Amino acid sequence: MNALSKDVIPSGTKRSSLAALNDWVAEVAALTQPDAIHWCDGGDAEYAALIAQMQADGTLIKLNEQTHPNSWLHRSHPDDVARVEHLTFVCTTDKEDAGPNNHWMSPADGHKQMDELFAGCMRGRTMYVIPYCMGPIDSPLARCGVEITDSAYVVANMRIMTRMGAAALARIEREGSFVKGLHSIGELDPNRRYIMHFPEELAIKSYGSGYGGNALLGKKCHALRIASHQARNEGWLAEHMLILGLENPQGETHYIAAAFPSACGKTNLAMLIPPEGYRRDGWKVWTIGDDICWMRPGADGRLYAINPEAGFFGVAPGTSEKSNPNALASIQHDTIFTNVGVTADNQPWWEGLDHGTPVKDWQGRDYAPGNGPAAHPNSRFTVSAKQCPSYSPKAEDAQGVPISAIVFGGRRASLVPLVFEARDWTHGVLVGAAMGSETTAAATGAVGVMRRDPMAMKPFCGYNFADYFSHWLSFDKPGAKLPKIFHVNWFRKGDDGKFLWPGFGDNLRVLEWMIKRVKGEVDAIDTPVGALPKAEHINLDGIDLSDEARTKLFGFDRNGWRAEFASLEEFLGEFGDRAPHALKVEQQRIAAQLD
Ligand code: SAT
Ligand code: MN
Repeated sequence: MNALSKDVIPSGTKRSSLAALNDWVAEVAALTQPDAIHWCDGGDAEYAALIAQMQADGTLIKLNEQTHPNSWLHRSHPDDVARVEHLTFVCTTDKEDAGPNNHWMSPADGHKQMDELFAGCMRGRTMYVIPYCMGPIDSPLARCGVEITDSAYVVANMRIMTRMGAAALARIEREGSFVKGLHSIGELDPNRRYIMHFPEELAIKSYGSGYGGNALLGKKCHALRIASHQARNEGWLAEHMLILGLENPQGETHYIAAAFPSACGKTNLAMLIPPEGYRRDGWKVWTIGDDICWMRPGADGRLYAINPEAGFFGVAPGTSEKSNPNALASIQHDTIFTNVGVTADNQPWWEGLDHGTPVKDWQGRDYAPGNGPAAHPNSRFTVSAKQCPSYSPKAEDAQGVPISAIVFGGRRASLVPLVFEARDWTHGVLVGAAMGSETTAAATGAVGVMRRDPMAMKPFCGYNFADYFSHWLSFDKPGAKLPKIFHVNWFRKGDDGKFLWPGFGDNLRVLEWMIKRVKGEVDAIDTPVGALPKAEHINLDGIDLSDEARTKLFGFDRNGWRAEFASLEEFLGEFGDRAPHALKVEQQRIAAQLD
């Protein structure tokens, strides 16, 4: 029997306690009719066999073994390159529980519609059963799931992105509960594509896409949509946030969790390399995670966070020696690239890379600028977090890391200054709820359109945003030692349409100010919308900012904010009586001060 043809639960696991899992697998097999069933053990032999099989059938193309050992290119179907928010549903018994922020269907209709698609869809294919754990395998904050899929590419990616295989199965056996995710690439037909969530059953059904956020069910489907629902019931938070550790020259490390919409630089910030002078002085940034953060109050009242993922599914375009040397170093070997271009000597290539010339574009055509970029704007790399030079040993800590500051940020060309601090937790929750951002290529649809994206969770909150805001507010209780909340905007533009802030490594200057505030070392300028840094407290040595940049990055535009708060009132109004009273009061209090 080869590594890919096991059709029984690996020996050593007790069949009886895995009865629910077995029953479900049998039920899915009866529905989807696969030719074979493979239980994934997550081992090296299994991975090698899968890769060999995908190389043979063309799913993976080998890249230059000298420059990129063990690395592969996958070209997806050209219509299957991003998340599909319009085809993503949350199926709850009561429509109001899904909220105006989600597309809704009743669970019965959702299952019916999906099961019709799944019927017989795995004929001629192998069905893979992937037990996985989101978070360090021994962490009380971690949660398990099982994904059933007919895509070997999904298995290979899940192996990088999660703790997958025998250890996860053992934990499921111990705990008896897991999230059930059923996935098929179907016909990759955009007209037969749905991503459905059944939070009340801890279940996911996804059909017709092989793309990351639609198909790697541990990621957005489980770790955000289903987990946000679990977190609300169990008193924790599942957030679309990176986690980093900021170590100062005294060797003291503060952990920061930051929410930004997809493709707004979370990976770059999480792997930041301090500017020259800071490096010399001994500043370091440690990466815990680049996309998802689960946190819960610890015994001391602080919030403790883990990264539920084990790898990075990062945007390739724009990744360069300047923007993110740590990411570039991480993806030199053992990496799966999806929808990038290639050079004549078969190296991966994307726009923004400082060297090389593409000869083939992401669709495998001869590269021609008239056809658009060589790499798809949402092309990705999948790589183990362990390959990242800045990966923090604390990322594997079962108890998680204590969070000193929470940061919200969006892409805002105007109005919003570089950084401000919320007055208190309630104000901070309002700042998060009010987040707006211009859309990016990470989801299908128009790019560059301003929309409200509360806590960067618009596409990912598995329940009514009004209840989600209440849940956030509920953490402010006696004994809680909550992080300070900040808002940043790296994307402010000048009159000439160019970015005013250099960004990347220089963002450290802003993080440094936050920690000074956390430690109570500096005062700030109070405005109705929050506290702004005093010029002397942000270190701008070595960067050249025009007068326009200084005014716009550090200024306060009362008229502009008045309009913003009027639109925020309208937004909160969309949630009717369900929106928490305290949030409306906060909005009104600030609006009154702006008048
Ligand atoms: O949805 S993905 O996880 O594939 C990428 C993203 O949008 O963050
Ligand atoms: Mn994301």
